[in-house]
Amino acid sequence: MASLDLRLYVITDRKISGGRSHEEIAAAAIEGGATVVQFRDKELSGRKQVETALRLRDIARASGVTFIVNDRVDVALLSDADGVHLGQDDIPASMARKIMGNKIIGVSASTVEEALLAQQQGADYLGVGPVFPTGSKADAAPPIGLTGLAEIVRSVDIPVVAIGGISQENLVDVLETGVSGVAVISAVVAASDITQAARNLRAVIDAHSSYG
Ligand code: TZP
Ligand code: MG
Repeated sequence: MASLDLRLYVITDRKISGGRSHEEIAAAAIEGGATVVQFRDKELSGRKQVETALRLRDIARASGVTFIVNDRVDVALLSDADGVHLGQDDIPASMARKIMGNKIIGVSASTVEEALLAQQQGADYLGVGPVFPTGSKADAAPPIGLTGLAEIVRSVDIPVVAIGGISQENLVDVLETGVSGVAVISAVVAASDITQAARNLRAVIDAHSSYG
């Protein structure tokens, strides 16, 4: 597995992008300093997912940015993505590992128990949240807050990316918990200027002492 820079993890979401495509979102976010792009589209057919993922992989690879596919191990492998991100209802990390080789496997966790299990099962990083209320995931678990986030960060050895309702306003508080990065949808994808929104978040992340 290549070294994993999780500082600014941008998840593509066409539904709140004002008509911009996954490719446009990814390119603009990368220009603004995204270190990871995750392709997330729960409505596209498998075929369209692979086609889109192949294009996104090229866009990310050209800039040395890590490319992750949400949910679908098959789409991740067929597009030669850097990895996959699995939720609690997706294939367990331990089983995904059998076919993912040394590619990156991320797992969503909302509790210490889920986090420890994912770590034990070989996850490379955790997406932990929702930290704050979010409008971007219909079936999101209740927010765990900064306290819940900090507790999980303390409990595991693998890197944690915080997710859910993260914005320029609460970013410093989130970084103070010791996370390796933040994952965002609306703070970047819903912005009129995606590149500038990503750049603003990166500026705060880079100025934060842990990353100095
Ligand atoms: N998983 C937990 S919260 C969330 C996902 C995919 C949505 C995050 O979106 P936003 O707009 O950054 O709150
Ligand atoms: Mg999922």
